[in-house]
Amino acid sequence: MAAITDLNLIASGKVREIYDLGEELLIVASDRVSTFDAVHPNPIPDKGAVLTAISTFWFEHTGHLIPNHLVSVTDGVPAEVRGRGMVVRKLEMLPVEAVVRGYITGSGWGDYQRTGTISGIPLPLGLRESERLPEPIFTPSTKANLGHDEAIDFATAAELIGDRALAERVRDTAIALYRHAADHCHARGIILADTKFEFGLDSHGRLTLGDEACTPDSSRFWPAQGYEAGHAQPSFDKQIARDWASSTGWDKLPPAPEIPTDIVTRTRERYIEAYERITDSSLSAWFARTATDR
Ligand code: Q0Q
Repeated sequence: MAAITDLNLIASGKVREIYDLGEELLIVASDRVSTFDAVHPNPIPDKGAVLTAISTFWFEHTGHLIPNHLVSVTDGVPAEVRGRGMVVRKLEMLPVEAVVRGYITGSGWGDYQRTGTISGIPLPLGLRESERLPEPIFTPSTKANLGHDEAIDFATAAELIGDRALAERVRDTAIALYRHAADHCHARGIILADTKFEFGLDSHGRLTLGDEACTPDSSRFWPAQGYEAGHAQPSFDKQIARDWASSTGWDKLPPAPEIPTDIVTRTRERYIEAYERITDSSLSAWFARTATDR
C-alpha cells in the first residue's frame, strides 16, 4: 500500500485532503481545527479519527435511506492515516450543498431577520434565534470556493443540478437523513441543529451520499442540556476553543493563534464525548477496528 506522500493530492479543504487512488479516492481528515473560519496552527489530537468514525457510523446506519460512497476504513488506507482515512467511490458530485436545518441559527437566522425566509422558504413570524423549526427545511447553497456558501432557493438548486426530479430526491433524502440523525442524537443529549450533505452520482448514475455525514465539522452540534431559544447556543465541540479565542483579543482573522494545551485537551475530550455518545461505542474500539493489518 502506498504511503500518503506517494499519492496524488487532488483536493484540499481547511481540515481534510482527498487523494486519487485511481478507481477510488482516499479522504483523510486531519487533526486541524478552525474557529471563526481560521485554521489554528496546532492540532487537536484524534479529531480527524473522531470525525472519520462519526461519518462511518452514519454511513453504516443510513444505507436504507440512500447508498453512500464509503468503501473501506481499513483496506487501502495507508498505515500513517489509519483511523482518520476512508476509501470512497468516485462520484460525479452535484454542484449544490444540501443543507438541512431543524433550528434557526447562523446565516439562516440572519436571512430570516432580513427577509422572513431562508433560501426562499417563508417561515412563521416571530421565531426566536435558535428556535426549533416546525419541520426541518432544505436550504441549499452554492459551493463557494472561497468565503461563505451562498443560500439559494430550490428552483435555483434544481437549475444547477439540471434535473428537477433529481433535485427533489436530493431534498427529500437530505431531510430524511437529517431526521434520522437528529432523532438519534437528541435521544443522546445532542441537538443536531443543522447539517450539510453533499451528493453525487455513481458510475451507474445512482444518487449517492458523499463527503462526510453529520459530523461536528459539517453540522452544528449543541448540548441538549441548557438549550434555550432566544439566543445563540454553545457549540458542543467548538465552544471551549471559541471562548478562549475570543478572550485573547485575536481579531478573528488569519493567522489563528496557537491553542494552549489545556484548551486542546478539553476540546479533544468534547470530540471524543460526542463520538461516544452518538455511537454508544468507544474511540478505543474505533482504533482497534481500524488498526493496521496484523
Ligand atoms: C469530492 N469533495 C469535497 C472535499 C476537500 C472533501 C471532491 N466521493 C467523491 C467525493 C467525495 N467526498 C468527491 N469527488 C468525487 N467523489 C468531495 C468538497 C474537498 C477535501 C475533502 N471534493
